[in-house]
Amino acid sequence: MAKLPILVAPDPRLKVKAARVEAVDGDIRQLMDDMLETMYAAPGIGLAAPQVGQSVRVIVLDVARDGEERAPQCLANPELLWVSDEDNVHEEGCLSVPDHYADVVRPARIRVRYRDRDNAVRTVEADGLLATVIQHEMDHLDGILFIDHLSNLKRNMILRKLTKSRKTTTGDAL
Ligand code: K1U
Ligand code: ZN
Repeated sequence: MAKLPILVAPDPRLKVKAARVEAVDGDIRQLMDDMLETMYAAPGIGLAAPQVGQSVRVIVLDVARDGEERAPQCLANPELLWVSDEDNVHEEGCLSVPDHYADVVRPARIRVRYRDRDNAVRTVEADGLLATVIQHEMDHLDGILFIDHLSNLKRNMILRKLTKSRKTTTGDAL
């Protein structure tokens, strides 16, 4: 297992639509394991492959509460089969948008089809935090960040701050 570097917005690689995987083979399983190690170390409760520079449709997550046993989940080629009419508002964060949080409105309940770590096709019904995190991570696969759900004013303010902090920490003239 290896801990991978996480890309930070406004990195253009975060805005690219990721490609479907042919099948969950040894390479994809290794990527899933490395992403889980990276997510737990961050720490985070979800991670999408584009955040670690891999443009493939793979996400990992674990929404177990503090004190509960770990419950890692790996999803390849996740597809939304159904979303509820009812919405839910949840405060979101993102490892690629460090230190910024905002309320995002999304469907409250979803049904998703995906391939698991053993390449088996599965469906999951989710609500609450799990539904929020799955939708947030699936957005990453289409180059969408949670800040894209905010007003232009709020998004641009956050992007300006991230660009400024990158300049001061790396000396980059972005
Ligand atoms: O960067 C990511 O996509 C991961 C992100 C997932 C997420 C969190 C909250 C709402 C929607 C999606 C994070 O994990 S941010 C960090 C975080 O929320 C957290 C970290 C440690 C403990 C509990 C939460
Ligand atoms: Zn994110």
